[in-house]
Amino acid sequence: VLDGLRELVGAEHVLVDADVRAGYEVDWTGRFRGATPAVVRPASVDEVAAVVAYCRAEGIAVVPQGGNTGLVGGSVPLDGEVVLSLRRLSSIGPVDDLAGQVTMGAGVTLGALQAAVAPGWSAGLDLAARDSATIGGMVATNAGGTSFVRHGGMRARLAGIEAVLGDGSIVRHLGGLAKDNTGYDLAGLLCGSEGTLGVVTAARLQLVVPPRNVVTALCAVDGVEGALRAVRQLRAAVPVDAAELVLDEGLQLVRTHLGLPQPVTAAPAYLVLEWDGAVEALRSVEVLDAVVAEDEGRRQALWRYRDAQTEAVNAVGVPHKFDVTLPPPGLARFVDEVRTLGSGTTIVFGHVADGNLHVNVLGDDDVDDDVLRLVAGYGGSISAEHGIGTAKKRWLHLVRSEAEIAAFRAIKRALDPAGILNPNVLLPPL
Ligand code: FAD
Ligand code: LAC
Ligand code: ZN
Repeated sequence: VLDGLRELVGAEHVLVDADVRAGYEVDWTGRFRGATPAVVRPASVDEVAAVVAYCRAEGIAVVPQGGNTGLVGGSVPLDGEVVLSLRRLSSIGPVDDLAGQVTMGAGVTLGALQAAVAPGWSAGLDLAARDSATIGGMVATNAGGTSFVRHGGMRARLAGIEAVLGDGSIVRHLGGLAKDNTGYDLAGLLCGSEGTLGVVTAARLQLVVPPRNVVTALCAVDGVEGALRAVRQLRAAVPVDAAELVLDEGLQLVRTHLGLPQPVTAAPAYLVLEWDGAVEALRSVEVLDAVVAEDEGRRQALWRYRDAQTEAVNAVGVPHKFDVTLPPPGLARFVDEVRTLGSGTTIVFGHVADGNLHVNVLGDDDVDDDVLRLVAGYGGSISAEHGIGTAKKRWLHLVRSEAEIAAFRAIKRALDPAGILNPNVLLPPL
């Protein structure tokens, strides 16, 4: 089998050395660890199609992998699958300046895309893993991130897709027409499918006009209610590009991890706000204290307190991570309640304007059921942006009906008839 793969992509792109494989076998958090016979690194859509067709014929399961920054154990071979790394599909086409669109390979990192389209355009997507996370992975997970509040997530940015389905066929629809009602929306379907329906090989993205004057503020607030009120007030004044919540434990964790000073008056909670407009917009917002920055360096310094939450949590231990959405009226009460669950330390932060909290529990490996049932009880979602992966498939039934899961299975059978694409992800075992 390895010889067959070598013939398709070249021997140097079938990685079998244990040291080299190691980085592809464990997830970013260190919680999900598996083993693979080989990491296959195709360089073109045709090579991807050939590998998938070959694996289908041989009955070999495949885990597509981009930057391996996913947080639900969906990108690593937990059951001996072959890893299909898309990172070599890393070319970025020219920006279509009239349409504000660009087509790129699935292996392009978000950071590379952001740099390639600036200064005329902005990706309209941002997240802290930007220098590793790939566009293919972000499509596969329908990534959200910090600019969701303004521009929506990956599905909203997706103007076209190229992918290899589970039978090895290539679907390509990259014309990028703004209006195009010609049947099923395959891009929308593949977006968020977590590598279970097709391997994304290219995407065309709709870019956004960059903000004219970016202002970033780190504000102290009295709690989650105060944070929500402040975001609402700012939204009434200006277009808000980001509204991120950090609780005091999280801020102190980042301070310890990075050796940073207390940035603003100590408070129960903090908001990183970013908007397009004048500093004065903050005058209409009730906060306890604020520091404001307009130049790039000082803005980035404020963002560190938010962006470093995930790495600071992982520096303490291996967390159980819950990426959840709550209806906004229940958000503050949920935060109080979730912190009482289990016996571990709970760090909560997130994209508060979207009702999206990242609940991280350290030191309690049995807390999943309690947290996810609490979320469902609030009418929330057990995955806002990271996906179901292997981590949450047991709990999919909490938020999806039997009829919905049956429809998921039918779609899976249609696009991946042999069931070789990420078979252990998303759908619970029958
Ligand atoms: P991987 O981790 O390699 O894969 C993720 C999933 O997609 C897997 O199921 C995999 O099989 C599948 N996949 C990957 N590439 C392909 C492909 N080409 N075709 C088909 N399937 C594929 N996520 C957010 O949504 N918002 C955030 O704000 C955010 N912040 C983060 C911050 C940090 C510090 C870290 C570590 C992660 C963060 N994430 C965030 C999670 C992660 O970055 C995203 O899920 C991202 O979309 C994953 O991209 P990736 O290329 O690393 O994918
Ligand atoms: C973030 C990741 C964890 O928002 O989604 O930092
Ligand atoms: Zn997030």
